[in-house]
Amino acid sequence: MNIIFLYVIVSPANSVVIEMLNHISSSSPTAPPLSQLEDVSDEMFCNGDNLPANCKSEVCTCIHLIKIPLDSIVEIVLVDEFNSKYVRHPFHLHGFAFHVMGMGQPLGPTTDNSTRMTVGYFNELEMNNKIMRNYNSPPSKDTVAVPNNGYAILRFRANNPGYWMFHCHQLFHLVAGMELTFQVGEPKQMPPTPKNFPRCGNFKPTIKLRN
Ligand SMILES: [Cu+2]
Repeated sequence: MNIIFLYVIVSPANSVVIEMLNHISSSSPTAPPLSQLEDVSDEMFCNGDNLPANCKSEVCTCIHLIKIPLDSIVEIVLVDEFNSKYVRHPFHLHGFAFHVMGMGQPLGPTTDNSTRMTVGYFNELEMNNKIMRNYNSPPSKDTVAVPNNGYAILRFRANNPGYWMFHCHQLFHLVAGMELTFQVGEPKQMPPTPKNFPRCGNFKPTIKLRN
């Protein structure tokens, strides 16, 4: 099973224009990877294990891409380190329904004096068997709001090859980088691009002028 930890944070300076998952603010590819992968250079992609060479600060910008072998079971642990009283991040996955295995606020919701939830604290609870998973009837969804100062555990079977976005659905957070792409399977396992499929930048609609 692939286990992926994602933590939701803002930049250290509390900038309102950068939103991150695992310290990465994701940028848009120069062309659609599904139909024009050859037009996106390898150096543009990164993830927590392969940060960009020029990333010296706590904020990295790249196309955040996580590769997943086809047909594997994926568990995503989302931990809210964002710590805002009024914000829950509604995470949405394209291409799959996921099961919500568990969620909680072990330190309570955010207050002015609350202790912050962290991935480290989540792991501590996990090691002490304090994190429960619902294996009998986990609800199936494509969007879930991560409890503030809390966590959500999701699972899905990666049986749909392609490039699929996973992102916060607050649109401002999405465009500011709180998103990533799951590459499920290798490109040769994905459906071929149809013949004459439009290429990025070559779409010119026919404009008929009225006489
Ligand atoms: Cu958000």
